[in-house]
Amino acid sequence: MPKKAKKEEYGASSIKVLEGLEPVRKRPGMYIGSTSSTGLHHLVWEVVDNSVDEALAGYCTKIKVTVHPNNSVTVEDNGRGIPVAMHPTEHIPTLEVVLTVLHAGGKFDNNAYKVSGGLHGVGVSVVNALSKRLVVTVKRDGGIYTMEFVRGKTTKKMKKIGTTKQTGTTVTFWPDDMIFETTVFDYDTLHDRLQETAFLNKGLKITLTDERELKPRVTEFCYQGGIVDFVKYLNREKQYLPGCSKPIYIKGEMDKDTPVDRKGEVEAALQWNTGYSENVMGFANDIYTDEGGTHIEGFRSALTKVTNDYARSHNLLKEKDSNLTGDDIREGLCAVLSVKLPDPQFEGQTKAKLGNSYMRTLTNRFVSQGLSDYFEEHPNQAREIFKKAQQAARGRLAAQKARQATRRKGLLESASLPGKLADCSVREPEMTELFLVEGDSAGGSAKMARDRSIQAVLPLRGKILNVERVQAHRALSSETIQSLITAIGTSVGDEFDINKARYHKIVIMTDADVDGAHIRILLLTFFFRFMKPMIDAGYIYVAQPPLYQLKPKGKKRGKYLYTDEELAMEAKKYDDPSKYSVQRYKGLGEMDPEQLWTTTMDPKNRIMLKVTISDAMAAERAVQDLMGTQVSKRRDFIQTHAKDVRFLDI
Ligand code: 0RA
Repeated sequence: MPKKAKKEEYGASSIKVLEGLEPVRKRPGMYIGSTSSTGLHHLVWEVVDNSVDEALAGYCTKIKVTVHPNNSVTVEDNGRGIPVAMHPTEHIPTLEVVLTVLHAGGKFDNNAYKVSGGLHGVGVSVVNALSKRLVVTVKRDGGIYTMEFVRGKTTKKMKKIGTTKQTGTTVTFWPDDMIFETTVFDYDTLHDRLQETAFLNKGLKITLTDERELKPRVTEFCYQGGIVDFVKYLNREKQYLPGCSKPIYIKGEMDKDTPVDRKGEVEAALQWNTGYSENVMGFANDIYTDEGGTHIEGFRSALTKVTNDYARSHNLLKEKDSNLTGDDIREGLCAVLSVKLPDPQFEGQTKAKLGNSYMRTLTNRFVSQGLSDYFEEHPNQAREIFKKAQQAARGRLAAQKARQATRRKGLLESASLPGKLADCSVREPEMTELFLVEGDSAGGSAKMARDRSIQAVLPLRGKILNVERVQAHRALSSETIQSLITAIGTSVGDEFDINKARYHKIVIMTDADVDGAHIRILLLTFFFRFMKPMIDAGYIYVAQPPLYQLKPKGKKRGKYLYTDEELAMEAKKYDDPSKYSVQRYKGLGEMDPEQLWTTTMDPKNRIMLKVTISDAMAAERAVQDLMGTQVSKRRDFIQTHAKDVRFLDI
């Protein structure tokens, strides 16, 4: 039950005052990563994270996010409300300090585990700085207060506009189109992230409303099961092991008197499916730790040790048998590990790796305890999990043999490049590009179109194998996949070495139709499963061939257009449709090499999109919806995204 905060506790004075908002508008990338669509969405996360902090501290139960027709966004919560009392040193209301001073958003009660203190914690003032307008309304201390800003500067001073017994904060902001490349919010991105937030905060009700459509789309997320529901959701398309329909749930917490630098809470939910991939998602204070960290290490070592110990003591593993490896045990595992700690340290390239080393021990201890209790109480389930791991071990040995055999034949070595590869002449990977195209005819055009000094072309015959649905050794024995791996040069699995990449740009170039979209997704899935570091390194791209050419009557050359919106915009310039003609390109084969070069391959002209894994949920969802067994869903997805050239984050 939310406690009522005492008035003097709001701690206006403990807010550190640092600097104004000019630096934010000068260098937005420093604060929100980029000014692309990703950066735009950061504005929403920033405000929502502050509301979630109120929930973590026990004061907020509902968050409502609304996207308005003009792409402004409202985030409303029923937390304590931003303090409105006079700030003791700034002599303006604390509300104004929180919104106009950099780093002033920080909250100070050490009891709470803060989201906004972590990775994204730049403060709502940053959102204010990057909005062409912002209106905030606070219900607190019996009153309703409001104030307004333009590009971070106060335009309407705080004013009391009514009385209320409720508390909460409502922020509406209009992202600044002088700053952002796009100000259009993506429904799916908001949906996935807010759903994830709801999963991570048991019982918190989050509503997403999109008013941009004729009939506003309203989605409500509220999960009483928390991360157990999360794991069930991630596994929704999969089959679970016999008798294992309920995820394993583990929770541990250090007691109240633990010193702050040892304090923490660990929650884990685990469920194996009959598939072959591993999906362990770690969070620290609700922030997704894509690069892992100490909590994940503690989790993994606990899982490996407890499973082997149990198998030995129950005679499932015989004396002569060697231990199962961590990979064996995690095959088919879907798990969510969520830890909370007062002062999370984020490290790594993308600041997405938890660094606090005591979290390794803490997680290991709680997970070991929870898991061995579970195995003792559920011997049938324990046996199924063991059997699954043993099967994985057999698969691993088979894969090892297959690799050794192919290596002997020299198949995975760059010494024998695939015959279909039209390689480039330059040998410096930093300068070279590999185009992956479907089929021999598109391959032929691309070979003629390319700059053969730095561009290589590999035609892939037919559909590539759906790697999500087969064990690694089967995937790796497919001829198409082998040619892909040898051409790229890095190998896969334990032997993967990014330094051996023969090109630093791998460009997926498929037709702009449903088949093309399917092949693109299959290739992205392959990279996701076998060469994820290549995605992380930013080596994977998707080419953007034009969809249309609009030719004015009587002219030989027209304008190439890459989206339906661009076509509509261009067509608007002519008041009469008889004054132009439109050609739609269904396949790369319809373009002559010259056109293919200028529109799609010429580094000076082309548009290419870099593949990123911005969102683990989206990746999971795409791979599952597309690659799972439900064909109808797959068709839906491909049809919605086939035309959407901006679809990229797998
Ligand atoms: C500063 C201090 C306190 C809360 C907040 C800011 C706060 C910020 C946001 C942003 C969106 N919703 C929010 N809710 C609260 C602490 C208040 C207290 O101690 O009573």
